Amino acid sequence: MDIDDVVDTGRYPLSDPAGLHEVVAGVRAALAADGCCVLPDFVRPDRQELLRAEGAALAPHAHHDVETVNVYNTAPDDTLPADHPARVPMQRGNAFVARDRIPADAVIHRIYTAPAFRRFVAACFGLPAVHELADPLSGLVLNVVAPGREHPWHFDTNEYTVSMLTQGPEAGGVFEYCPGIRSAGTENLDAVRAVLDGRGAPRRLELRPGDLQLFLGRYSLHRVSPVAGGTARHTAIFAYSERPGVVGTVARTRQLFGRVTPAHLAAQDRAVRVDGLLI
Ligand SMILES: O=C(O)CCC(=O)C(=O)O
Ligand SMILES: [Fe+2]
Repeated sequence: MDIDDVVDTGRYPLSDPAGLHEVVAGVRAALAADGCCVLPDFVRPDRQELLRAEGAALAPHAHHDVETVNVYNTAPDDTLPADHPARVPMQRGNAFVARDRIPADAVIHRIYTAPAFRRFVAACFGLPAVHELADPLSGLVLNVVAPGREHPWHFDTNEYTVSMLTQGPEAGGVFEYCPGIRSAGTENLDAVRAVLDGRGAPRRLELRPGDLQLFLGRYSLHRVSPVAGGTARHTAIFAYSERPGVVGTVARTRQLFGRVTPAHLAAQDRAVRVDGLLI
């Protein structure tokens, strides 16, 4: 199965730089204006049921562990003022299926590893190149939000995020976001707190399976609202980095996936040696 069998390359000509130019320009304009861009039917309509079914078959492998978090994913801190956004506890109820459980020939894995897709992502975000994560678990994941659960308000660690709904919920499970609510220089705590308290005015995305979403998640507060009805919401998250060799920390990996791999332990050893603290 070639990338052309999966992606609608008539509409999104990944391997034709001249033809793709206009798409990239549109994405950049949307990101600049809104911090977000959705490319409808990025996966060919006749492959969208396969996309959904593959995700549904993988979902039972998700690591479930409802975690109490705050919007910044920081440790609880009683010394912060009572109205600080970090004082609002939330339940992170989403669960991830790790990359090593996703078959290499699955639609989302084909897209993730396709060099033409990587070049497209880099162009959209104005980067010279992006690389697959060296992390065997977190480079590509399926994000599962089961009925009754939610993926609460947060910022991403990465400046940019690429994702794709593979299965929509019956109700709820809406992607909501507040573009540019903070910047590298300003946390804008009052505005963040207002959103957490339900006093904000987030934008809402109507996503359909097979749509590609490009998003500036480090400065945009966002969440997946509680899923209702009987069907889980599934999203593929394609993670790339600007430098090669990126591996998650042992602590965070254990939290997200319930396990680590030898690659995580080796990366931790290397980090210690670079610091020079234990030798
Ligand atoms: O599943 C989604 O649509 C959003 C996921 C998300 O925000 C994240 O994984 O950081
Ligand atoms: Fe996010």
